[in-house]
Amino acid sequence: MIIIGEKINGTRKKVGAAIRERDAEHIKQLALNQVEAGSDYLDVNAGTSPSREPEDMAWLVECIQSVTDCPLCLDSANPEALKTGLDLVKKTPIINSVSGEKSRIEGVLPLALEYKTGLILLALDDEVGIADNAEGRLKIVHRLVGLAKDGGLREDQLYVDPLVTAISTGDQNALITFDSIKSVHEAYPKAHVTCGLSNISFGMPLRSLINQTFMAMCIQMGLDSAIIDPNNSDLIGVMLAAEMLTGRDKFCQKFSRAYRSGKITKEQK
Ligand code: THG
Repeated sequence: MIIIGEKINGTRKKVGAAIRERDAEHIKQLALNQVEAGSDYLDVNAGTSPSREPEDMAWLVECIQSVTDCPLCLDSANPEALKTGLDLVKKTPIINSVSGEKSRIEGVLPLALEYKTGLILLALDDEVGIADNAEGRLKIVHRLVGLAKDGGLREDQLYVDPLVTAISTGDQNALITFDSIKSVHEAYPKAHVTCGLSNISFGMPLRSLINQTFMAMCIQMGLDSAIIDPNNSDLIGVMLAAEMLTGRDKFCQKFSRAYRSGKITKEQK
């Protein structure tokens, strides 16, 4: 799995305050904790108003890169903020994200093509928003994959996000995501499929139980990347078990190593 650490997100209260107060230590610690836990990328979302976002993004990128070389996933809809980040990164980043929305196709896609970055494609557009079935989401994905490939990106640079909506607002919502993951995986075997998983449990009790179960089922369908909290060892345990059980862990090595190192822990009796 390609793990994108989610914690450096200014819409989280403490992180938002750290960004406003330029509390570099707080951000550095979040970066280091997530890298140590095995993040492949660190999501960077300043979560601030458009006028402040470019300078906040610049500060975050420099702050993170002062303690780690882990590549970044620049999470913004604001082309100015993205460009600021793109000019500072040391390693090829992922841009999070383009969608079928006109503003993003015009503002974000050209940056990904120019800087030859990884790119997350969100299955939504201006016309339908988030479709309530996999066919509708796939239609948007086909269009975006076409545009990205025509612009020179390889399929393996693309991360399709079929989107997750809360199960509390629609009892078919997880199934729609499963169908979408499976269809994307079949249509574009070299592309990655990613998502932010925790939306599924919004408005429900026992959120972590729901998130863990959902993650295992998404992995079965072909999910190979996730935007998650890598320091949540219960969730990482489920991820490693699901990868092993779906034939993605040769000789069960990754699972065994994680167990021996104490990264995933003994069941409580
Ligand atoms: N798809 C894509 N990008 C995304 C999302 C997505 N970016 C933002 C978001 N969704 C994923 N990132 C987060 C970040 C934080 C949380 C959830 C999703 C979150 N944090 C809790 C908090 O702040 O209290 C708990 C975190 C913790 O356990 O510490 O809920 O879907 N492409």
